[in-house]
Amino acid sequence: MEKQSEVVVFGMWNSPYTTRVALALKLKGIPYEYIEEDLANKSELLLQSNPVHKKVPVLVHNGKSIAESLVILEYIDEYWNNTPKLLPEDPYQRAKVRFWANFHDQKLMPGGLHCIMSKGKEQEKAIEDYYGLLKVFEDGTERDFQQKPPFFNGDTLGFLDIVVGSSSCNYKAFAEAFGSSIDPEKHPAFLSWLSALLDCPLMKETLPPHDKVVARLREKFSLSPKVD
Ligand SMILES: N[C@@H](CCC(=O)N[C@@H](CS)C(=O)NCC(=O)O)C(=O)O
Repeated sequence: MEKQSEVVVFGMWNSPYTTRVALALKLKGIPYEYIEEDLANKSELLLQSNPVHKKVPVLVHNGKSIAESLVILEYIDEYWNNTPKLLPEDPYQRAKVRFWANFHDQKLMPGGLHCIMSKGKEQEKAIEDYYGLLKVFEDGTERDFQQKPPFFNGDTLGFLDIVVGSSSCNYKAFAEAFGSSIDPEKHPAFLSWLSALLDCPLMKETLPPHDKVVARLREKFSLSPKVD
């Protein structure tokens, strides 16, 4: 019988980490209540539920809080351990998925942020480093898993699809706001993975709207709209 639970997610609309939690819960068919946080004025409830990092997302399940998106994804997969499974059954494959999810969050995400936060020579170097990291990610995941398109593991979204897919709208929005995009000749596998993710109905319904993300980037970085 389906376990009865009360699930609440504290998040922020354009936080890819929050999107991951929404994607995992929706994939598993778990209803939840969503609470949008104002990160400039965090609620007492958020501070109490994530006293260490004070960040979104936080999942509160039957009154117990869990922080950090990758930890939350694993919790969701273990607690609602019916299909679809986010992590593979094989422990070695599971370890590999965790490895690349950590690489994504510890290297690619900060590398991407450095590209948009820096300027001049520092930015040129940041962009070069970023594409180097992307190549390592692309080659490494291909070597370890021999991806089965369209998604990472075939037809259903898994753990790494959720991790990468939660940022897929940002690649598209960065390309529009900053006028620079990933070279299709250098990163064909990553780009076709991104495009399959962006086409997926669950992603479409869960990712923040493209125009809103672009507008937010333009506002944050004082960019003027592109004139065609
Ligand atoms: N490693 C964390 C990162 C979460 C994160 O950086 N959240 C941002 C929003 S995208 C946040 O809450 N920032 C608020 C702050 O830094 O005070 C995770 O995977 O959940």
